[in-house]
Amino acid sequence: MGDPNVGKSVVFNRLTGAKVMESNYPGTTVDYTRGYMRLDGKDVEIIDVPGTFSLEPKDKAEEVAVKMLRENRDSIIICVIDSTKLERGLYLALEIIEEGYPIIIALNMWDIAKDKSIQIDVKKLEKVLGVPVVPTIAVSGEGIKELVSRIKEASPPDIKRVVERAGGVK
Ligand SMILES: Nc1nc2c(ncn2[C@@H]2O[C@H](COP(=O)(O)OP(=O)(O)OP(=O)(O)O)[C@@H](O)[C@H]2O)c(=O)[nH]1
Ligand SMILES: [Mg+2]
Repeated sequence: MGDPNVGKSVVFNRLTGAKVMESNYPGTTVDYTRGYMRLDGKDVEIIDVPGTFSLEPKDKAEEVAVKMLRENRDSIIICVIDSTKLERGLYLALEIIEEGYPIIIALNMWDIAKDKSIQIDVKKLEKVLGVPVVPTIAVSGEGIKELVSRIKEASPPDIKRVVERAGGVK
C-alpha cells in the first residue's frame, strides 16, 4: 500500500524478481497484480495495488487498493512511503496501523531525500510507530534485503501505545 507514484510497483518487482521497469516507465497501476516472493523458504503471495492517499477511496484506482486491503485481512502490509513526502505518507500508514494490520514501512526514494538533504530519524520513527521502518531505493535495490528480512517483525501495532508515544515525541 502507499500513495500514488511512491515506487510500490518497483518494490513489488524487486520482491517478486519480476523484470525491473524502466525508471521512466509511465506505468500508473490501476488494477492489482499478484506475484510470489520467497520468504523463509516458502513462496508467499504478494499483491501490488494502485496508489491511494487514504482508506476513503476517491477514485476507481483507490477503490481497488482499499478493496484489496479489506479482502486480505490476514496479510502483512508493506507500506511504501516517498521519503521526500513523509508526512503525507504517514497519513495512510497511520490509517492502516489504526485498523490493526501488521505493517512494515519502506521509506523509499531515499536517494532523492538524500539529494534534497532531507534527514529522517529512522530509529525514532520506528520507536514512535512501533513498527519496522526500512529506508529503500527500489530502483537500485538498496534496502530491499533488509526489508525482506524484517517483514516478520511486522506485528499488529497497539494503536493506544502509538498515540501515547507520539504524544511524547517532539
Ligand atoms: N530515484 C528513485 N526513483 C524511484 C524509486 N523507486 C521508484 N522510483 C521511480 O518512481 C516512479 C514511480 O514508480 P512506481 O513503482 O511506478 O510507483 P507506484 O507507487 O507503483 O505508482 P502507482 O502504481 O501509479 O501508484 C518510477 O519512475 C520509478 O522508477 C527510488 O527509490 N528512487
Ligand atoms: Mg504501481
